[in-house]
Amino acid sequence: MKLHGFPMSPNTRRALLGLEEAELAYELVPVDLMSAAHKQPDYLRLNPTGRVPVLVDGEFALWESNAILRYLAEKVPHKALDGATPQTRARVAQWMFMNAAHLSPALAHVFAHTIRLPEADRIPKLVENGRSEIARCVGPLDKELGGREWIVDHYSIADVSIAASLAVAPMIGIDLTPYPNVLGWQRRIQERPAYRKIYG
Ligand SMILES: N[C@@H](CCC(=O)N[C@@H](CS)C(=O)NCC(=O)O)C(=O)O
Repeated sequence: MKLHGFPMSPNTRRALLGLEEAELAYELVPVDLMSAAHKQPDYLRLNPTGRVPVLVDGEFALWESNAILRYLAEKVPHKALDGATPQTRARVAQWMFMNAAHLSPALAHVFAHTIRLPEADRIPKLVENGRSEIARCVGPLDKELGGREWIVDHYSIADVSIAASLAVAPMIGIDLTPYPNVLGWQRRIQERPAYRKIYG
């Protein structure tokens, strides 16, 4: 399999972490966002939305990093990375959809309006809204992680998905100290060989 992506991008890293956790062989094909490689016709044939990452498995090209995680999990059913029962699979989906719909975009807004955009284009109100949305997601995550190691009853792609999002928190000044269960969970993930390999 080939993963087309930009190595520093959180969404690319989410897929890379999934590949490492699944222990599947792959090749990273760098897509240079700085030179707009993701807007070129060859790349748009793989992902018409012009974003990274894309997973290519033979003739099959798949975009959206959380969909990529689901696909990878299906390839290694013995690891039950997407949950072992209908209830845990649904719970994994719940947290992944929450991440894709709310947490990850809020983090991206804060990043854009504190670091990425030129100062003249930054909108403080969007940073404030982003911070409050992040708190709305991370508070419940902290409760969910109370007294348990992982988001569901074992390590899953929900952990992979959200760990990749929250990895950017320190860079954009998001303080996670009010969330001790989240911090403990992050430390456990950071100790995993897959995480060390991608984020090391
Ligand atoms: N929801 C998508 C988001 C992908 C995304 O926005 N990737 C960013 C890099 S982290 C990107 O391609 N940015 C370039 C652009 O939007 O032009 C996913 O999870 O894969």
